[in-house]
This record gives sequence, structure tokens and C-alpha cells, in this order.
Amino acid sequence: MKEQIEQIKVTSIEEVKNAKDLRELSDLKVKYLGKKGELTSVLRGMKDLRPEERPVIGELVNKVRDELNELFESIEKELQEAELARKLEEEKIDVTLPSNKAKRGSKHPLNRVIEEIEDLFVSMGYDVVDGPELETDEYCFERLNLPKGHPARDMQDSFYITPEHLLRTQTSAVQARVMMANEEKSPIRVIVPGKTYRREDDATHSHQFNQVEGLVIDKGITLAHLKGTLEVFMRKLLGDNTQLRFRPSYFPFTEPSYEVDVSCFKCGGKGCNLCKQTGWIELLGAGMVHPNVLKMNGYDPEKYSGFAFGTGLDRLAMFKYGITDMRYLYRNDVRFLTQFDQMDREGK
Ligand code: 2U9
Repeated sequence: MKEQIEQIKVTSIEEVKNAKDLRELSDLKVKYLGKKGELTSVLRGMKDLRPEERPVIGELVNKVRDELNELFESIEKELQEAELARKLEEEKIDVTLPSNKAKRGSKHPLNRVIEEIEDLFVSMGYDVVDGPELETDEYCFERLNLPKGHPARDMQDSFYITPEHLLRTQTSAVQARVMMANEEKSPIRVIVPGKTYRREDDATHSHQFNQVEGLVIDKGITLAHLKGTLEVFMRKLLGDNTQLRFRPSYFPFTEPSYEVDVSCFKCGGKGCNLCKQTGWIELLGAGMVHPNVLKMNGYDPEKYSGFAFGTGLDRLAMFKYGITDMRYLYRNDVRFLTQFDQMDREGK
């Protein structure tokens, strides 16, 4: 038995010293010192020895086990250090190499235009508000002076979800909500950018488009305020030389109502293909808030007056950036979208 133990000692020391990695070392530990390991099974055989031999053999096994444990520990340390050194060498990073540039996205032209408009109106003391895209008949039509049966509410023009709910055809419903929510009936200055929906779909119309509308209500608001505001608005967006032309029109929620043209920024008003030789481009609708609309939303038309306007953001973005087809705005082609970083940087 003594020889057997010596033999185990010699071969185990040899094998442990030759272990190539931590995994092999761990397997050897199981092989020699584990529950079913070779040294452990020697101990199990002690019951067959003569009683006087047992302490001698026991002591020898314990000694060998301690020696082995010590050896395992030191080899384990060596292997760990070697492993670390290997990893450090293998995973070395050259911090002087040029980095892979992270690709940055670019802002969509519609968002550029919305943000520019928001900044301008906020600087003039307006709030930017939004509201639900799924509207009630009451807010989308009734409170805007479009009673049931009015031709402009034609079912053909709208996406009805139930007889009382529809996708908003204009953002005006939000302004009606702002008026109703204002309990003190104090002055209002808001713009409302957002998505709107109509039941049409052809080369120049999409079933969904983006609008921005504005509403100002206060004592003593006149058409002069509307004209001045739209002039500042258009000159900021399209250039300082932009002229405005107001043509009489009709909207149920404003009286008087106007369609507003801007002088063609491509030819300066001389006439070109963009303005169809007229020198003017139709861009906005506007007017003085109809007394019925003031009344229906809780404002006394004897005390208050207001103006309102609206414009399509898609058209505005197309003019501002010279985009020839509206569908480009909704295709998300990166080659198209990245052009506008450069244009805005050059102040075009
Ligand atoms: C309230 C009172 C008045 C909003 C207005 C327009 C004129 C208008 C269109 C232009 C092109 C929208 O994108 S477009 O189709 N808008 O012409 N909108 S006045 O008048 C309001 C709104 C709410 C309570």
C-alpha cells in the first residue's frame, strides 16, 4: 500500500506539473483528490489493513494529500498568470489607430421645418400644443361652425371610425380644445403642428399630411395683426424679400377668410415654371375667427376677437428645400435625407 501511495504521488506530481491549462488542472484535481479520486480510494481501503498499520498509512496519505494540494495551488497560480498574460497580449488595443466613425442620422426635412416654425412662434410668445389624432365629430366640425349637414363635412373627405369619431381632417379641433379648456377665458396664442388625414390619394395628395395652424385670441385683435404675423412667418422661412398677397376666400370657422399667396422665391415674382408664370404661390389659409366659433367655445365675441391661419408643412418643406415630389418625404431614403444637413449648414 505504501508503494501504491508513493506511485500515486510520483505520477500525480508529474502530471500536475505538466498541466497545460486550468481546465486540465481541474480535471487532475478530481482524478487524485476528488471524492472518487485515487488517494481517496486508498483511504477507503484502510479498513482492510492491520490496526497497527493504519496510523502509518493514514499519516502518509495525509502528507501526500497536503503536498499535492500545495502543488495544485502553486501551479494554478502559475497557469492563471500565464492565461492573463496571454489574454493581454492577444487582446491588445492600439489606441492610436483611427476609430470607425459612428454614422449619425440626419433630421427629416419635415422636422427641420416644424422646429424652425416652433422656434419662431415661441420667440413671439406662443405655446406649441398638440391633441388627439382621433377626434370627435363635435370638436372636428361642430365647434368650428360646421353643423351636421354642412357640405364641407362630406363623408367622402374623412376617415370615420364610428359615426361620432374620425381621424382629424385638420388640427383646428385642438384649438377648439384649447379654448374650451381655458376656464378663465384669458387670451390665447398657440400654434398646433401635427398629422391630419383625408380620404384622398393621388400624385399631389396623400391620405396623411402635416399641418401647422395658429390661433390668437385677445381684446382688440385685428386683420393687421394677422397680416404682420404671417409676413414675419413667411419671411423667416422663405427669405426677407418675400411679399404676401391676401385673396378673399371662404372657411366656415373664419370671417372674413383669405387665401394667402407668397411671391415666388424662385423667380422673385417675375414668373417661372414653379409659380406657373403667375409670380405667386398659394401657401396659407387664414382669417378672423368667426363670432360663432368664439361663442361656441366660451369666448364673448363682443369683448374678444382673434385670427387664425393654417398651412401644409409638406408643401412648405418642398418649397424651402426644392423637393419636386411629395413622396420623397415619406420614403426615408437615406441618400435623400442626408442632403439637408449640407443645405442648412450653407443657409440655403
Ligand atoms: C379655431 C378657429 C379658427 C384655422 C384655419 C385655415 C384657415 C386653413 C389649411 C391651409 C392648408 C390647412 O394644410 S391645409 O389644408 N388651413 O386654410 N385654417 S384658418 O382656423 C381656426 C381653427 C380653429 C378654433
